[in-house]
Amino acid sequence: MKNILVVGSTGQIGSELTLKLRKLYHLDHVVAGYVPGAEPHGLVLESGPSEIVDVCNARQIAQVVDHYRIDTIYNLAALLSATAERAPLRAWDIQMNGLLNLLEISREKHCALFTPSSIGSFGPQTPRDDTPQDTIQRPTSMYGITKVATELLSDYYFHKYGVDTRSVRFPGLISYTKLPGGGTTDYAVEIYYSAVRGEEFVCPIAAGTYMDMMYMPDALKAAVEIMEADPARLVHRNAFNITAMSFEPGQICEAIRQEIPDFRMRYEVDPVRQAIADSWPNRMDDSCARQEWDWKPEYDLPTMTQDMIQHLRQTFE
Ligand code: VAH
Repeated sequence: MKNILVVGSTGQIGSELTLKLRKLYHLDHVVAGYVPGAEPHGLVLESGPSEIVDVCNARQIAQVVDHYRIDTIYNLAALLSATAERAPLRAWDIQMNGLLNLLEISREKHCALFTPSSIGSFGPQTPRDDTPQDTIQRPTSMYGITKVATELLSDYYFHKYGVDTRSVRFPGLISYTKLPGGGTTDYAVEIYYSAVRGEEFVCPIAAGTYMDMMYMPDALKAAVEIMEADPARLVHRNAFNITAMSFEPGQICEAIRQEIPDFRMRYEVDPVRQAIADSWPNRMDDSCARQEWDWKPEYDLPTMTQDMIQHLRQTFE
């Protein structure tokens, strides 16, 4: 039976991943790590243990790992791309010094460690269509720089010390339980909230800007499956390209109009997020994940849109 620590358990991914892991592995064996000011609430608080775990406090992490005999850590502590541009040094501290703390503790205490990368780890020189698993990565955002460094450090700890590090490059993630905070792909979540509220959506990303996207249930499935994969099949470790769909704002708007015909959208481009989006791929090639651990998404744009609208209508009724 695994004993799991989720660092950043109250964020967009962490809050849902914690609940999924508790269903899979047992309520008491999944610890929700959080920082003061981002306390767990609702089911994350009530369904299992939670502890203060600041990724920049190595002693605190080690105490929790020892107390709960943790053998697997999901590290979801990060400032997303647009926020990281406003606080680059803080983003480096969390994403790099914090990661080093977790890698060292995983080395000393024999924990497996998942630290996601992102389409943000690519840059303007990266091939934009069918972006290969192994290709040039020269991101121009602090978020992307930390994600490339995360991939390299995680691979280093695997090859040098045998630490069981594995991860994926997440696309933009879309969910109905918690709004993301400060990402370039956040528009693809916020648009659904506007549509269900009957409001016109003001899109910060320009028409024709394609980005890889994924519905949260598929992202959670990937986070579990990669850590359960047969290590003998893994040629890569950190971090697998995975995607489910690629769309530009006009296409998600049209998909919503199939469900809410009077939905309206206009554009007011945010130059910071647009510059970041322009440096990212249009669509990744995820064939390595499909070959090495049988990755396969379940949702596409129409089925995600139907499910998002159905759940948000329940929330707002
Ligand atoms: C962001 N949602 O926009 C995050 C993610 C692939 C994008 O890293 O920063």
